[in-house]
Amino acid sequence: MPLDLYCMDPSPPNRAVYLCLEALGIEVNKKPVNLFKKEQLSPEFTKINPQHTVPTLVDDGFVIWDSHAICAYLVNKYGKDDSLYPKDPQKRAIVDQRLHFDTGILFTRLRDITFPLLFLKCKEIPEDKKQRARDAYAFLETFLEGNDYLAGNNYTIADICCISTVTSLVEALRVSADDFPNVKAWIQRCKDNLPGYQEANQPGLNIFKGAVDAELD
Ligand code: GSF
Repeated sequence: MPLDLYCMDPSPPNRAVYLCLEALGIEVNKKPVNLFKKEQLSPEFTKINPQHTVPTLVDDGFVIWDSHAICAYLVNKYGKDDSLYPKDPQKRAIVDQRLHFDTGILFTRLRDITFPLLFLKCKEIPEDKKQRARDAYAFLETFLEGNDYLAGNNYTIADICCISTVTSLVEALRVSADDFPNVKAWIQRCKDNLPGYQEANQPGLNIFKGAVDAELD
């Protein structure tokens, strides 16, 4: 089972896959891709992934990218049970909706901040972009009403994918979640309960924060 993961540690979607691998107890061969050196645009990598994004997983010749698709694939293929990605159609539909929320709302609002900051050398984070992130927190606040996690009372890949994005927004991009008690409690709950959280998310998040601080301070 040779699993290669083309990745870059600071990247939030890469850290989501690291968290999923920890939760499944799976090792991978990390293949670092340095986006700041545009290594993702190399002919070798674009031959593997024409969309040239990380993370990209290669499982014994099978190629899949997008962290949400990778996490779902890993649980479906290697999970000892379906707790991280329930097979029940209605439970899975809720997890899927939260995955799409990460892709369509959370990550896009993070990227609307990080791309100008890290790649266009803008030296500030506009208030309207911070507000858009807080508007996304408000949706999470409702998803968490009466639930410990985003799709119920057990953590799933929905939490794994969203927590890497949200902690990047809160801890690196300084968009406070203090006005959202459910979200704040969920962040701590994930830190306390997601297997290998400190090893899988924090080191890359610290690098990400350092890159942001270097632009802002
Ligand atoms: C986003 C991947 C992505 O944009 C996922 O995997 O969940 N929805 C996808 N990755 C970025 C790095 S990131 O942290 O924003 C990437 O690979 N950018 C390089 C490029 O050429 O697009």
